[in-house]
Amino acid sequence: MAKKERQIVATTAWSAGPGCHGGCGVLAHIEDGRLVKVEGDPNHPWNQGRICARCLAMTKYVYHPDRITRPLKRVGERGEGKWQEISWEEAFAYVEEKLVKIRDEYGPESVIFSMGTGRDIGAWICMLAYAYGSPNVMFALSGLACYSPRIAAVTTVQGDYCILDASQWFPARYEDPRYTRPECIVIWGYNIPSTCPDNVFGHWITDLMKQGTKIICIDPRLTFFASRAEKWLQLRPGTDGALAMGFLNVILNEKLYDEKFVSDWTNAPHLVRTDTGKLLRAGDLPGDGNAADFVVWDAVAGKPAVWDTADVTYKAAGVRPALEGEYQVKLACGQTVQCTTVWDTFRRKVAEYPLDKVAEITLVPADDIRAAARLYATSKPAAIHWGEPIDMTPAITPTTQAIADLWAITGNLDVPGGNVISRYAFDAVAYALPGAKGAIKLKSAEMDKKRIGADKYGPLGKFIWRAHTDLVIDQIFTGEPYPVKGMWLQTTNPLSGIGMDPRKWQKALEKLDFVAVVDLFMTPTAQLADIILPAASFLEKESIRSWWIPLQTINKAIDVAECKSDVEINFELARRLDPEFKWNTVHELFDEILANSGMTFAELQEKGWAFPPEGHPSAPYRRFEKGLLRADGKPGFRTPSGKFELHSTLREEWGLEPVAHYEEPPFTPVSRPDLAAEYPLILCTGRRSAAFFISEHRNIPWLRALDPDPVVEIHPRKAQELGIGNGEWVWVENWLGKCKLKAKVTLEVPEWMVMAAHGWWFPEEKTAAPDLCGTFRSNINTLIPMNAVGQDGLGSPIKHMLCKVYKVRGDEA
Ligand SMILES: Nc1nc2c(c(=O)[nH]1)N[C@H]1C(S)=C(S)[C@@H](COP(=O)(O)OP(=O)(O)OC[C@H]3O[C@@H](n4cnc5c(=O)[nH]c(N)nc54)[C@H](O)[C@@H]3O)O[C@H]1N2
Ligand SMILES: Nc1nc2c(c(=O)[nH]1)N[C@H]1C(S)=C(S)[C@@H](COP(=O)(O)OP(=O)(O)OC[C@H]3O[C@@H](n4cnc5c(=O)[nH]c(N)nc54)[C@H](O)[C@@H]3O)O[C@H]1N2
Ligand code: SF4
Ligand SMILES: [Mo]
Repeated sequence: MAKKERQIVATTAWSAGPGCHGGCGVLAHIEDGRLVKVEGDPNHPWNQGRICARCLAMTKYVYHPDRITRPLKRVGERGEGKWQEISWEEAFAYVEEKLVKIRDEYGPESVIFSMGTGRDIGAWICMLAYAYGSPNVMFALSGLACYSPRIAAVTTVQGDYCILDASQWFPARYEDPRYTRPECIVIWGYNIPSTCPDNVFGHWITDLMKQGTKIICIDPRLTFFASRAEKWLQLRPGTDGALAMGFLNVILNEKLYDEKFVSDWTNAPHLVRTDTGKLLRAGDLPGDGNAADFVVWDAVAGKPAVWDTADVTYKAAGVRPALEGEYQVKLACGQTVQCTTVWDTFRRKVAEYPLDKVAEITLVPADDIRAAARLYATSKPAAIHWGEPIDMTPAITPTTQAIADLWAITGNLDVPGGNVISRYAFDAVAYALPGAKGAIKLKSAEMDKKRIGADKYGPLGKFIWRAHTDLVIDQIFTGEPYPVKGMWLQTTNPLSGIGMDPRKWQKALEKLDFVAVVDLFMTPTAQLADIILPAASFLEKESIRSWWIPLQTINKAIDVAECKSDVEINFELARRLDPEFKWNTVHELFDEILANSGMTFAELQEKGWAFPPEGHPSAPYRRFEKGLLRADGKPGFRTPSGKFELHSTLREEWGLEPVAHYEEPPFTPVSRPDLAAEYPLILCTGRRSAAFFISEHRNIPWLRALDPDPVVEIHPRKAQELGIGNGEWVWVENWLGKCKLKAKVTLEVPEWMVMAAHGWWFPEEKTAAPDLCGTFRSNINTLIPMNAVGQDGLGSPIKHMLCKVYKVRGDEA
């Protein structure tokens, strides 16, 4: 037999497929138009040939018999499982008709455009929603508790997000002379070998460890890194804020901070009024707030304070006495007020967290905290990288602030081997808030006023362009302040994975006039839709990726039946729904998004990937010194004061505590001893499985074989006490619900905590309602509430609930 001709297409692994936040270079091997193998691209600077199990299983994914390959229209009752295949033309016309009807009757904001985690979708779902006229693009997780809270919180205090520097900005990677390896990395609630989230590739950290980097691992569970760490701090979930305050306490007491960075680049020397606890602002001062107009009297030294007018960009920031002290300032009204410095208030706050107190809160011994804080602060450079447990607490923002204060005051911000400011490569931002750059925009600021939650929660009005999930779900039931009538769900499966309180989600979806799902498979959520549109995997589409670095294209390798890429689907509908839609082809849209890079889509595709050159605002290092971060081109950060803010101007404006601190989560043995009496175990959820992505891949036999059942990890002594054997089915229960999981008896978890898998449904079971592939049977999210968000609307207690565990009786099995 003649050997078949093999073609190899180099492309970027993103979605759909492995599910991850991706970025890996892969080689797709094609014979006769069919995918026969996927491997890591050895020449790709990101992964250098390495690749995960889910990518290797793509041959099983793309041709899976359960894939939806033509649009499906519901013909029976919702959930009844009766579907009719229709053509794309019929499907587009049907969706258009339904959406136009809702828009005409209720207004476009009555349709919510809902998505899951960071797949190749954010831009395209905004494009569709905005073309239709709705500002309500929603990330379906309660409290938006993944990633965007972290980004918003960091941006609040330093104007830009930052990530661990593993040399990913340079094609030559570790060999680049500009790079310095971190001496120490703090892995803070992060299980990256199985997850690769947020554009950091897990193996980079092991690469660095092989070169000598030491690890501090902060995790209640014995993970890959915990077992190989210099210091492993096994903290109680949800107490990260207290631990970070403990680190700060050691660093301040032992003067391990970078004094020059603190005084030059943070707002430590700015003044805080003692009467209000608020920053002294230009409006408080006589004249136009310039130095000549008023006196700052150093009450301790008994003479006028040292004055530096370099900071006139933010008038109150012009006040630059020493780091510590007490000052008297004459105000516009003639009154003299007592002030202190931001540094003083910060120090006082940190002093509230002596190590014995922090040890009591976190369950980590004080000596271990001290040793870890010293190791971090004395390693130069050092980096911190964190995972989503940081978002998954209602006190997300103060927690993030405390951690960000660590990298700032130790001088590790935007330096080689530290925490490096991360911007989209070449600033090729696809979507944007009104006024900001980005090809895909809301039509007007007016339109944004209807975005649910934008007026209630400060960060949503400023940094997060999404509707607030918990408020949206409630609004479906109340119809206040306006009715919600439709939902477009694309890249998400709330009944099984992202939805907290999934039965509430089911009721909400059932209440709507119109539900559309765009997915590759028939999920429990899709089962409740009126129409399902079949999406393409990453191997079947063209797209772009500018998420941090490098700038990359996704290149089409195969076709699968009639599946279409998300961008194509949304493009066609947007064109139909918006007479002013400005692009004629998808390539035109790509070209506009890429305009900042100076390349067209075709040119970038030719290269495969591109790194921004030195001196570009999206390339490191020390951009705050070079005036590369701020719109006005001045040195400093993109914050209201131009400084890294230890006392947050924005948090103060939002009426929230402006300085980092710790808040006990809402459902813990400490905050709710009443509940803990009946539900004594801490319920942590969602540690990732390398085989699956959230609710995906249970239907891929190669992957299911790696992790066949939904498990709950339990310590051997606890299991023995409860009479539970390894591999036995148990109920995990609390006041909100219960679910059935298989006990995995393991020393990986502490005795006081269990770790439950999430995202489970059983694709092999009956799909129609009420069964919905058994999605409620083993769904740990039935034990987690909605509406338990933080004061700024962000975060959710997903990793620290309470529960009890007991054996499933024989007749219940
Ligand atoms: N208990 C608990 N629950 C959690 C978590 C936890 O830690 N604990 N983690 C939460 C977190 S951090 C997140 S981000 C959410 C994520 O939750 P989601 O992002 O909703 O992820 P999935 O459940 O995998 O659902 C994705 C759906 O989209 C489909 N899909 C995948 N790729 C594409 C694509 O490119 N196009 C289209 N159209 N469809 C696609 C898949 O087939 C699947 O049905 O889950 C959350 N759920
Ligand atoms: N294979 C695979 N990869 C994925 C995903 C997937 O489902 N499967 N999901 C993707 C998504 S959406 C996300 S957000 C990321 C998440 O990726 P990660 O951020 O790595 O998230 P997790 O694995 O949930 O948790 C990381 C670690 O935090 C620990 N932990 C739990 N609670 C706490 C706490 O309160 N404090 C601290 N310090 N540690 C805690 C857990 O024990 C775990 O080891 O992964 C992405 N990548
Ligand atoms: S999970 Fe990791 S290895 Fe797999 S494609 Fe995503 S980034 Fe690459
Ligand atoms: Mo996530």
